[in-house]
Amino acid sequence: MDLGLTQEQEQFRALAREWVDREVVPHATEWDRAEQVDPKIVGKMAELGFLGLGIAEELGGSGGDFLTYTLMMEELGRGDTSVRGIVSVTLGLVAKSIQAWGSPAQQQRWLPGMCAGEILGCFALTEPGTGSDAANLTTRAVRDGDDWVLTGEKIFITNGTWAGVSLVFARTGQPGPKGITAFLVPTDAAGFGRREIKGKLGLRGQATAEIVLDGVRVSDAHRLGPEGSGFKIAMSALDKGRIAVASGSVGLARGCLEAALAYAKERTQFGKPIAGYQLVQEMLADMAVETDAARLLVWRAADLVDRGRPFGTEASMAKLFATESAVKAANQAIQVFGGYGYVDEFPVGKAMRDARVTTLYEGTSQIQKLLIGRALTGISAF
Ligand code: COS
Repeated sequence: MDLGLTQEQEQFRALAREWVDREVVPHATEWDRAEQVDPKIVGKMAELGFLGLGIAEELGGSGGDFLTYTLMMEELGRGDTSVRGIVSVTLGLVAKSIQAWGSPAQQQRWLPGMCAGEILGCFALTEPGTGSDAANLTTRAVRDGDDWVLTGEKIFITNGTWAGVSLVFARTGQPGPKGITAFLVPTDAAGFGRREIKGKLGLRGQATAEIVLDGVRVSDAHRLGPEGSGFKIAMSALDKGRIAVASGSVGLARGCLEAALAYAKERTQFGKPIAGYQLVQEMLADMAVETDAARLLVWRAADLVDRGRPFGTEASMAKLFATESAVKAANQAIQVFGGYGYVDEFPVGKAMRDARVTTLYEGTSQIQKLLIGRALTGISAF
C-alpha cells in the first residue's frame, strides 16, 4: 500500500494551494457579505485547467485522475465552499456526465466551453416535493414529433442563475426510477425561468436557484443517454459527487483547524497562549484526527474510482464522515475563537454556516447511512 501522492499530484496540490491562498482566501468574507463570488473567478480557474480536470484533452479538458480532482476539491473547499461548489457541479456533475453519456455532438457542443469557463452547468434533479426521494420526481417531458416539451419545477439548484446548460431530469415514462430521462437544456430556451434564492444560512457566494420549466421545447438531440436512463445517470454522477463534497469538507475542516491553531497560539488568557491549555489542545487534536481520517476515506474512494473498482459504499462513508466532521470542526473552531468566532472578521463563523449544508446536499447523512446499511445487510430501507 502506498498512501503517498505522485510527483504530479504533489505539484498540482501545491499549485492549487498557492492559488487559493492568493485568489480566494482574501476575498471569501467580502463575497459572503455581498452574497456573490466575483464571477471573474471562473475564468481564472479555467486558465489553470481546474474546470477541465478529468475531461479528455481533445474535448478541451486537462486530463488527470480522480484523486487529483479530490485534491483540487480539498483546496477549493478550504478557500470557499461556494467556489468549490461552482466547480464540483459544473465539472463533476454536469461535464463529466456529458463525457460519460453524451454523443460526440453533445460533447463537442458543451465540453470545450465548459472547460474554458465560458459555460457553467447546473444539475436540475431536486424538486420542491422530491429531495431524498429523487426517483419520484414529477417534472415531465412529453414527446412532440422530434421534440420534447418539459414542464415542472426544480429547487436548490447550484449555479442555477449562472449556468448556460442545465442537466434536467424529467419523467418520460412509468412512475419510479425507470421512467426518468436526462436532457441537456440550454438555459436561454424559451420557457426556462430561474430565480436566485436569497437569505441562505451559508453558501452565500454561490447562485442557488429555483427553476421553472414552462413548456420548454428541445429537440431529441438534447436527450442525454437512452430514454429511461436518467436516474442511473443522476445516481452515478452523485456517487462521484459525494466524494467531491467529502473532499471539499476535508478542506473546510482543515481551514478551521489551521485558523484555530494560529489563533490559539496568538491569543493569551491568564498570562499564556490558550494553545497551552489542555482543553484547547483537546479540541485541536479532535479536529486534526477527524480531518485526517476523513481525508483517508476520501482517498480510498478516489483510489477505487481510479482503479475502476466499485466505490459507491466507500463514497457514502467518505461523504457521511467528512461532512459531519466538517460541521464539528467548524463548531470547535468557533469555540477556540470565543466571541471573535461569532463575528465575520474571522473565517470560522462562515465555515460553520457553509459546512452545515454539506450534510444535506448530494444525499443527506441519513441517506448515506441507509446506503451503507443496505450494502452491509443486503436489505433496502427504501
Ligand atoms: N449508479 C448507477 N445506477 C444506480 C445507482 C448508482 N449509484 N443507484 C441506483 N441505480 C440504479 C439501480 O441499479 C436501478 O436500476 P436497475 O434496476 O436497472 O439495476 C435503478 O437505479 C433504481 O435503483 P433503486 O430503486 O435501488 O434506487 P436506490 O434505492 O438506489 O435509490 C436512493 C434510492 C434514496 C438511494 C436515491 O434516490 C438517492 O440517492 N436519493 C438521494 C438523492 C440525492 O442525493 N439528492 C440530492 C440531489 S443533488 S443536491
